[in-house]
Amino acid sequence: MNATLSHWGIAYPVVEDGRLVAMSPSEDDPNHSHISDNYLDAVHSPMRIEQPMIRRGYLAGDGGAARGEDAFVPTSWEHATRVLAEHMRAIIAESGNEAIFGGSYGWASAGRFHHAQSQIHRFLNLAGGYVRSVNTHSHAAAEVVLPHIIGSQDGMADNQTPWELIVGHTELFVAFGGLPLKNTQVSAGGVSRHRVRDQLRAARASGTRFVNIGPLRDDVDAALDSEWIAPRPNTDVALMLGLAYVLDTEGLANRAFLDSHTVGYGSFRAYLLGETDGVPKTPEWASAITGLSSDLMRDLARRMAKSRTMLSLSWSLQRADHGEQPVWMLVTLAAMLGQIGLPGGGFGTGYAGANRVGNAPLPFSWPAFPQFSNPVRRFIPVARLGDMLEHPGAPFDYNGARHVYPDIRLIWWAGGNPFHHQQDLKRLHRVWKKPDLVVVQEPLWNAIARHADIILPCTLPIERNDLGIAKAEPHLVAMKQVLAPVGQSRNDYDILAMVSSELGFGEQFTEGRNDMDWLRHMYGESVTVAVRHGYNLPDFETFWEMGEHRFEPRIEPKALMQDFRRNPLAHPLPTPSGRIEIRSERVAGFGYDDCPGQPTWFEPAEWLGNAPEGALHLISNQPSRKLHSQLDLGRHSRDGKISGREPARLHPSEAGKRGIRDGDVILVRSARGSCLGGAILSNDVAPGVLQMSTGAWLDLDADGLDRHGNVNVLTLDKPTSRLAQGPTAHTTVVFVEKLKGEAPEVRAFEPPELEYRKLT
Ligand SMILES: Nc1nc2c(c(=O)[nH]1)N[C@H]1C(S)=C(S)[C@@H](COP(=O)(O)OP(=O)(O)OC[C@H]3O[C@@H](n4cnc5c(=O)[nH]c(N)nc54)[C@H](O)[C@@H]3O)O[C@H]1N2
Ligand SMILES: Nc1nc2c(c(=O)[nH]1)N[C@H]1C(S)=C(S)[C@@H](COP(=O)(O)OP(=O)(O)OC[C@H]3O[C@@H](n4cnc5c(=O)[nH]c(N)nc54)[C@H](O)[C@@H]3O)O[C@H]1N2
Ligand SMILES: [Mo]
Repeated sequence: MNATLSHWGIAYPVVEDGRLVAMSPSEDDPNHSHISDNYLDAVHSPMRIEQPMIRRGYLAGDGGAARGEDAFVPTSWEHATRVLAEHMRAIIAESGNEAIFGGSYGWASAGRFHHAQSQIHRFLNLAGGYVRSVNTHSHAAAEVVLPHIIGSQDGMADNQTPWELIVGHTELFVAFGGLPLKNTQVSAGGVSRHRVRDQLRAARASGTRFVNIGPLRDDVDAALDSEWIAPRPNTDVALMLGLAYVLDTEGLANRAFLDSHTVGYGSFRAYLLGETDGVPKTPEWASAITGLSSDLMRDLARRMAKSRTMLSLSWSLQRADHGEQPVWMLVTLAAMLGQIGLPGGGFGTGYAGANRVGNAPLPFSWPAFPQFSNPVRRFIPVARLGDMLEHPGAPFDYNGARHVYPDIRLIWWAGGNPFHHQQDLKRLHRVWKKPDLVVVQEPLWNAIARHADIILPCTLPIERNDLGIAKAEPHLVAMKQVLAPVGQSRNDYDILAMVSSELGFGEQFTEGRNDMDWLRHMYGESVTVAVRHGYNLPDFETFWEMGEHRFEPRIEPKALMQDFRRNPLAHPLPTPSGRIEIRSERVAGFGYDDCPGQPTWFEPAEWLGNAPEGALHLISNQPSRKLHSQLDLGRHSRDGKISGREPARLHPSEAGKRGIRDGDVILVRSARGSCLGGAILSNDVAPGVLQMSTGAWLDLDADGLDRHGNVNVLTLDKPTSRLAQGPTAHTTVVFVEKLKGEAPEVRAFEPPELEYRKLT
């Protein structure tokens, strides 16, 4: 059987009579993910886009007025390519390449060659460049602030203290934001073996105690028998300050480590003790903010100091207002415990945020499809998409410099879904009408496709050949095509090769290679890098014939910052001081009132502490049955819906107050918009919280109500701070009631109106 590699694992497609009938699990995977089953009912469905499409209003010259609500006219590849090339040329001639937004953020599909972002960026670079986006939706705040604190992004997604040094070492594992196994189904680029569940259970078996700090009890595997502490969402910094206060005032802080390995503790301490602002950050102070008892904080702080303690922060905490602060405060707290660099101690972010976190990385990186370089310098922080479209020419701050939003006339998206990932989607829907032209490469009739003027329909991974490499795992997969492309859909590569040739740089784009030529070429480069590190791979023909190749890496497990701990003078950190910067003079020098030079508690823009009576804090976490919005129409995803809508979990006491019962359709409102959801009553959700995962395909009715449960119509589109400008999805307050009257039908899985006519 042929294997396919997805961001959620390896599976073996079973095809009968040209139809996909099953996705067989990999026997080699200890904890197979059923997300693969979403290919069923999705690959062949009326929701596949079968041929290129042009929006009706675009053809009539509506200037974007009906974009996102319009009918489409099917056309030929030749016609679509010609129309698009002409318009693109005109925009470049009038406004230059700075008028093109090609950030195109998104996860697309696994596979080294048909990687939509590499493909689109190579194409746009050859076309003269594009405005890009920087940082990720996952951990933008951490990406920007960590280098100021420790000089690199170590411990954010790579180079964490590996499981081998947690199992048998960590006595107390304190997980801010939990360790949700649902998220370990996934890793960008692919997963070979899902090993996090077993690693965590091995730690428990060897004596590790787990503390789950967060709004959901089931964010930690029940088998770990963890303690559950549920502070008010977005108040973790106050909790950490309360813990720090106990450590400092009870003589439990490791002064020797602070003296030898950090700078700025004195300045932080003045804030902690209230010397600078008159407010000592006592457990009682933290109690009023977090809703937790001060005794609990005292007890936890003492246990942390007594044990080998790992402090873990889920990325979700920094996808919140002032998201830089929990990261900075986490490192500060770990520095006070003085166990950074020791096996089982210190800090890490993203444990259980993806399967690869905690895997010791290979000592080399695999080759990627080359993108050339981008002559356009202008960029936006990834989450500032709505601001960019709404305020062209306006200035914005980012990490110590001032920049200006470009005036975008052409948006080109391939492999991402901003109508999934962006906050405040009703605003995005409104400002998305401003550019002259929107081009989208997408396999399915989801909201990003519907927000295009020209749609170039593309294949799914099992409809093409690719090279799969589970990035942090030594496993290469020959992803062989098992199905013919649906309709006239084409590979992203072939689409862009065709447009390149229309624009006159086809040869440069393809370098004369077809897809198999590229796979052979990229595989050859993989062999070269692997050999350099002492790993022999078979030649391409043998590999392709065998279908998979796995090798055992020889990697010495290393604790995060191990060398620096042993000898900070010989192995200084790449910070200005060479040490951990509890205070950063550089950040202080930026003069940002929303991100000063040391960890600080800020009241979030929206939280239970300032919300009106009856409000619930929305936790829009990652979906367990799919990856983001991908294949939401697939079998496994649909099986989890309640009355066809996104499940919305809340505590029975909150449901009782509102007359909501299990299975009811509920109306969820925020200051931005409203959507429907399907109620689940659960004692695993803290009172005061509504948990509704992301990923339901957008389904706005004429009044702007989302019938299906896309949480990003509710969320707040505010930057974390002027430092990182990261997204703040987890800072959102909502109001919930039982829907009155009959629930409207969900229309998310119905294709738009198509108007067949001859276009030339
Ligand atoms: N409220 C809230 N919002 C969030 C988050 C949150 O926690 N809360 N999390 C954020 C995070 S961490 C992330 S990473 C983002 C994720 O946001 P995205 O990465 O944008 O989400 P996906 O649904 O993975 O989008 C991928 C798109 O690519 C398409 N696709 C798949 N394969 C291919 C291909 O081969 N070629 C092409 N052209 N297209 C393909 C899919 O159909 C889909 O439309 O969402 C963010 N949004
Ligand atoms: N199945 C599946 N797995 C995925 C993904 C997916 O779409 N599907 N997406 C992947 C991606 S792109 C990413 S970036 C990672 C994201 O990984 P995370 O950022 O860890 O993901 P979330 O699921 O948003 O949040 C995890 C938990 O944090 C808790 N939390 C939220 N806010 C707070 C808070 O203020 N305080 C505390 N203490 N806890 C809080 C919530 O209980 C929530 O369930 O997941 C990856 N894994
Ligand atoms: Mo992410």
